[in-house]
Amino acid sequence: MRIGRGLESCTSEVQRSPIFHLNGRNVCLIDTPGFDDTGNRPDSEVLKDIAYYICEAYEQHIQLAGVVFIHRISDFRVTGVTRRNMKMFQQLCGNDAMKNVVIVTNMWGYVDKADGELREAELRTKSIFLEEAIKNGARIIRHDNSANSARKIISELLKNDPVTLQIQREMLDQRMDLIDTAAGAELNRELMDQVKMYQKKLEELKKELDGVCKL
Ligand SMILES: Nc1nc2c(ncn2[C@@H]2O[C@H](COP(=O)(O)OP(=O)(O)OP(=O)(O)O)[C@@H](O)[C@H]2O)c(=O)[nH]1
Ligand SMILES: [Mg+2]
Repeated sequence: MRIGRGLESCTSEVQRSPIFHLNGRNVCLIDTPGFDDTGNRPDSEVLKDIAYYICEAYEQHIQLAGVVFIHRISDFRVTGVTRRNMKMFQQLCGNDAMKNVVIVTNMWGYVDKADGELREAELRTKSIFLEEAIKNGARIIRHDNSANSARKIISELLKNDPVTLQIQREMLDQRMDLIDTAAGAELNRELMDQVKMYQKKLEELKKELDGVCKL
């Protein structure tokens, strides 16, 4: 897979790894861009790409063994971007698929272990982060940046029965438009909030301008 060395995000499209063998199984990884990473592409485009890619796979009877969400434990604040990624990720998968989800924490080499453990506990127990995902069976696994640890994580996923994600059920079984799915609606809600906020700001600026003109 392509990995980035620079500051800019390098995964702009959904991409598939070559098939490789692990524990006697053929494995293929699907890598997706994140939501609002560097602002190169609007979130709606990213969602469309991810949704269409995994729905096409579903139509070809390819089911996912698991889903990995990677979180940098070295981040000392969970920013809006990360929260939105967590939210969108949970809406894409749905509660029923959470038992096939692994939340991988990486970058442990950049954090004091005790601090990392506190952050991990916070992610696990707070409703604004991953509490619901964990309650529904998602697991948090630490990655130590070695190939062995990566293999271990994938081996865990290979033990799962394949799963259908919420977005696959919504778009293909229930024939919903993307905007009506849980993930689409989440994105739409956020966009509408932004529209309202900017409209309010615009009104305030207009009033201020009116005041200046009268002077
Ligand atoms: N030291 C260290 N480096 C890591 C770890 N995990 C990932 N990296 C490095 O972080 C860099 C970015 O990795 P990517 O896989 O491109 O990250 P990404 O989140 O996919 O980024 P984009 O797709 O570009 O948005 C690479 O140089 C990785 O080798 C870790 O646990 N420790
Ligand atoms: Mg990437």
